[in-house]
Amino acid sequence: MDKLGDERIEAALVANARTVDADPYPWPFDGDLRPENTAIVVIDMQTDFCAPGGYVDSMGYDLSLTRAPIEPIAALLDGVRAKGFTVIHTREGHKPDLSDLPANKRWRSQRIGAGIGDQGPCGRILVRGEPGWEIIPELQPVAGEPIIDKPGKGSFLATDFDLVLQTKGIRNIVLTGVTTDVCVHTTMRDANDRGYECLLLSDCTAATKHENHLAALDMIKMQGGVFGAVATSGQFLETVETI
Ligand code: C5J
Repeated sequence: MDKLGDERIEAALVANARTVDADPYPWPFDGDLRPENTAIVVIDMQTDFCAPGGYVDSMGYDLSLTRAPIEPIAALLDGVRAKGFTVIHTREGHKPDLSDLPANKRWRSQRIGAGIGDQGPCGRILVRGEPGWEIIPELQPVAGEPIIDKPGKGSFLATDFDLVLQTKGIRNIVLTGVTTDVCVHTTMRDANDRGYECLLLSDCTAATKHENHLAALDMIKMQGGVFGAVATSGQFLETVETI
């Protein structure tokens, strides 16, 4: 491409730019935000992470923290579904025979009194098909929305997440769900390394310790946005409403 060509592309990009007022930069970096190239990913909003009797509750953490994003995510989903954005849900969970559960992950969970695969108030903890593994009623997927079942913290390992994103032509990912410092961050870091442009919504995510949520937000903003950018759902929806 000659210099004139480059300048024309740049001018066209600026003319059609649509960005979110995010931190530390207006997101996405190139202003190319459209329902066709952007997915909202709702990570692990399951009973095991944010409802009584689940894994997080059994570990003794404060459920009000992981329940705080439920309302903001529900409002976000209303807004983006109306505009035709792709919405993808994930669930963390293991096969009933636990053949995909690493021994160290099981051992650590047993140490804290919530052994993965053991019987709990909501069935076997973090096992596929059990009541605790289900997505909470408030954030049920609607027909046609992909659900990615993952055995790990990240959404790419041992799943077809990348294939689904590529098939749909997605290049921008908006991250929501729990927990900010574990599954959301692992997914964001991996997506960023794969070249996806990532935005995390601060009020649509939460950790089991609020300080960890805040630290996880801070980490993203280092080095000019080392993994992407951070905004509120209000800031994101403000831009979505212009579409
Ligand atoms: C955790 C998750 N925290 N969904 N899982 O173990 O973040």
